[in-house]
Amino acid sequence: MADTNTVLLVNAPYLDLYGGDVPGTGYYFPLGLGYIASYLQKHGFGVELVCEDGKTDVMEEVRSRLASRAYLCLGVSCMTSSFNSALKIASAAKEAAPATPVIFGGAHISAMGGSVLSEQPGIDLLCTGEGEIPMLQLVSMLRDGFEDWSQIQGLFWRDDKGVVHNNGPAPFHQNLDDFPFPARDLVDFDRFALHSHVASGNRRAGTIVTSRGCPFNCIFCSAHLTHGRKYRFHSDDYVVDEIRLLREHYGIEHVFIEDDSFTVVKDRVERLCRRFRTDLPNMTFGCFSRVDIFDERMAAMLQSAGVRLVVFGIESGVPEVLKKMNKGADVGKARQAIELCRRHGIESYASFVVGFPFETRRDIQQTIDFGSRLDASSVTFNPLVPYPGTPLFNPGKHLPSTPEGWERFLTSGTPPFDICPEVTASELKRMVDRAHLRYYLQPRRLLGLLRTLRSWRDFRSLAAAAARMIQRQFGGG
Ligand code: B12
Ligand code: SF4
Repeated sequence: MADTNTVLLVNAPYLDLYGGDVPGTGYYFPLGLGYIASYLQKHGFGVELVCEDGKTDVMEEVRSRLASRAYLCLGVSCMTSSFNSALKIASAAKEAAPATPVIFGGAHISAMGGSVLSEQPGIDLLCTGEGEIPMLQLVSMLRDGFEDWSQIQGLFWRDDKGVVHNNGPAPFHQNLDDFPFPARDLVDFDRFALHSHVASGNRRAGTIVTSRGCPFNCIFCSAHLTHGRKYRFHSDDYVVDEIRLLREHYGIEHVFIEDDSFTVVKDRVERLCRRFRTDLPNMTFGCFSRVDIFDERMAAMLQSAGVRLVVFGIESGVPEVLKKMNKGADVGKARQAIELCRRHGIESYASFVVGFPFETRRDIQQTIDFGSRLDASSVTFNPLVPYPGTPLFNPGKHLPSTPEGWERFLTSGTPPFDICPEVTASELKRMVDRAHLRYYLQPRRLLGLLRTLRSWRDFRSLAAAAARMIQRQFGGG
């Protein structure tokens, strides 16, 4: 039996990666770790959570907590771009408390699997896919002093000879309501509510996920590796109760629904919208949607339920490119979705990805022209990033030689990836910078953009971003 039953969870810091020049990258409560924490608490474990919040030095905090008391284990969450930062946390942990097992999970680990363990002695265990169940099994074993990792699905471990093993993936949990609301009480939630990147005006903002899994299969996306392709969702009561808690306990007025696609099951959205109207009046919302499932009825329903922003992954303005990226949507539907938002008083955010191996310079320009003419409230053109676990990731070309190399796996990462045969990476960056400058320097848009700024810090990062874009137009940066 261990003499503690407390677990330390850490979200690997990532804000430094943005170099301070991307506006709107505020603090963000890590829902995945929040769910793992509340599930462990439900089963009697103590949990502490450390993440970026504008005041905490994550590395220092982890060091001092590990030096001051014993933990059953340290769980670290990371995406691909924050993997290097997660490794630094792991090595600090090994210095401060060498006997505390370190386990990694999250999007990057789900994509890379066991290879991470072979290369990184600072990590003891890995968990791919959803973490709640494997993590509960793991900490129960650690507490009971009975360590037979081969009984835990979803886990990777090393044997005495250093050989990596795993017991196959854990099944995706069907009844999501078994997982209590994310443990937001483990942090000072004011720091997130007031400085969230999903903010809407000056309203206190928070995030939720009401469903997991995406049935679509876009070739640049790796979301299925953590949550699968089957769409699973929380009950209506669970969703309404969680939002009510956000409102009543944390003073939240605006909720961004982080589901990959909130609008996939229409009758569910209809039911939820009705409940939002009756049970949660005056709350406002934002969500993601695909354009092909966004029609007049959907726009009217969302608007009447308080939805004020819809983010669309439109991706391309060229039908053949959309087909090749397996998006299963068309440009006419994109135009229609943005127009519906405009008519219903919903802000729209149109996101595009450019630089595919099958795109020509003309295709990229056509996408930029299409996006610029759409009249969405906001638009972004993202240079393609070949995330591991997608068919675009070519280990021979994209596997970095050092862990720092993962830091450029960010849509704003530098240098961007050279994937498109006709357009070099730096040219692609210049094309998207120019498109953003043209779009946002129109007086109407500039005013709209300035209205979204909530602090001097936001203003400075916006100005720095614009300065770098202009500099790159003239060959610098
Ligand atoms: C919200 C969100 C963000 C937020 C904050 C994320 C956070 N830490 O909470 C912000 C806006 C900051 C963000 C930023 C980025 N994001 Co993001 N994000 C999401 C989104 C939409 C939802 C995340 C979420 O809350 N999911 C719900 C929870 C329940 O799931 P989860 O976080 O995956 O956690 C579960 C498992 O992963 C696992 N797990 C996670 N951590 C751990 C740790 C341990 C120890 C264990 C055992 C298990 C475990 O268990 C959890 C519970 O089941 C996902 C899409 C998605 N479907 O997940 C993309 C997604 C994760 N993001 C992605 C990307 C590309 C990015 C950016 C690179 C985008 C950019 N700007 O360039 C940056 C990178 C920032 C970074 N950290 O380096 C990709 C991941 C690709 C990759 N391999 O890294 C995703 C999958 C989107 C996609 N469709 O491709 N993101
Ligand atoms: S990009 Fe969106 S719709 Fe496409 S597979 Fe990923 S989560 Fe699903």
